Amino acid sequence: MTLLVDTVFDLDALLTDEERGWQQRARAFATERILPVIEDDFENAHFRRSLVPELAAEGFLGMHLSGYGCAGAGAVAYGLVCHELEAADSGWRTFVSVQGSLAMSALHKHGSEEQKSEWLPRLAQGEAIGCFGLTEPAGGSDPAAMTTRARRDGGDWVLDGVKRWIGLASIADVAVIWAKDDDDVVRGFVVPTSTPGFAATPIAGKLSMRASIQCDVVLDGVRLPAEAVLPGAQGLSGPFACLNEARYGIVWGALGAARSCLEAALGRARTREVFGAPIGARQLVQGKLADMFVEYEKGMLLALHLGRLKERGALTPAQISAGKLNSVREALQIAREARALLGGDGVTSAFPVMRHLANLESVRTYEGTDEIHQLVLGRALTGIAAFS
Ligand code: TGC
Repeated sequence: MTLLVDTVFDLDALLTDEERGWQQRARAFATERILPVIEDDFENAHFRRSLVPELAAEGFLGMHLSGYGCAGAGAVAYGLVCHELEAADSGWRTFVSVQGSLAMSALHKHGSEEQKSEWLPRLAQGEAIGCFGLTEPAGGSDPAAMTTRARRDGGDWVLDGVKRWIGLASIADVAVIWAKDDDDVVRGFVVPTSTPGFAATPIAGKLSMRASIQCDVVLDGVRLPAEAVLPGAQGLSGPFACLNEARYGIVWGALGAARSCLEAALGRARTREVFGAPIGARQLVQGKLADMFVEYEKGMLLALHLGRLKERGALTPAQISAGKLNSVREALQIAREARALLGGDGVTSAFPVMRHLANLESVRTYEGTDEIHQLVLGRALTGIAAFS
């Protein structure tokens, strides 16, 4: 299935056959398995867990990791899958990000051989669900200010603290929890969620990302064996290395939501008649559609460039910040313009646009707000950090 917006610049020509294969499988999955149910799930705030093993069977969970039952796909292939899933709903791209880019990536990058062997195959096969506990209720932008503690008690570790906005925590089997040790060094811990003292409660009242789960987490004297600590992570560079992976997926994913909005607006422009002609015949409407399309395509070219850099091991955090900032900002603008072109119908669930718009407000905020990414770029450009 070739989409109209894909044909104009022929970005597909820049992909390998293998990448196109991942893209087509993800597009088919999104079309056949997510789109038929997503409006109901969003309306009912329902996370459709039955799709998890199906996503695993497609190889999408931790697909960019190698070994331990993971597919070992390239960065562009992973980005294309994020793009297709988020064209259906940001909640499902978020699921794949939390499972693969955060929880699995933390284990893969920083875990011991025993931790990897125990959890990664199950997480890749969808037999276990993982989550990643970094953000705390006082705010997500400054993880250095975290108050969750990990103290030694004999050979054990004991965790105490609270986390907020933790995706999947209430259904997770394992949590990677970040906490400061007795020397104030941030360490990561592999916490089976059945451990006494671990509690996760879904956050109610969300008007965004309603088909996915984000939770408050309480760690009340969670006692863990010495080997629960991730040996490869000391300091904030540990969790930030995982955030880089998730932010990279968003560079592609947010543009999937934008594509869906653009397609809805294009369809309407051709069929909706006002003042005796399709609105798409009007110059003002064509101007808006052209601007939306240009930003979408520019964003896709940037995503592809970043993906190729990542495949060469040359992608920097500042480049990821530029990509995340641009993709989400432009996706939101495209969604707003699409909503306006749809008129009053644009606020109904007859079109996916308002759902994408609501979801993108979360995507704008998590994994580093627009403002944090502006400041990362500001530091890269000036050499001066503005956040201290
Ligand atoms: P600073 O304290 O100076 O540096 C700490 C250490 O981290 C290193 N570092 C990075 N390493 C890899 N990748 C990056 N992107 C990195 N950024 C920093 C840094 O080199 C240093 O290493 P070392 O070895 O010298 O100790 O931190 P900073 O001044 O560099 O960063 C400040 C700032 C504001 C950019 C950073 O704090 C930041 O990115 N804040 C935003 C945090 C964020 O994205 N929060 C969202 C959390 S995840 C989430 O939203 C949950 S969504 C998933 C779900 O649903 O569960």
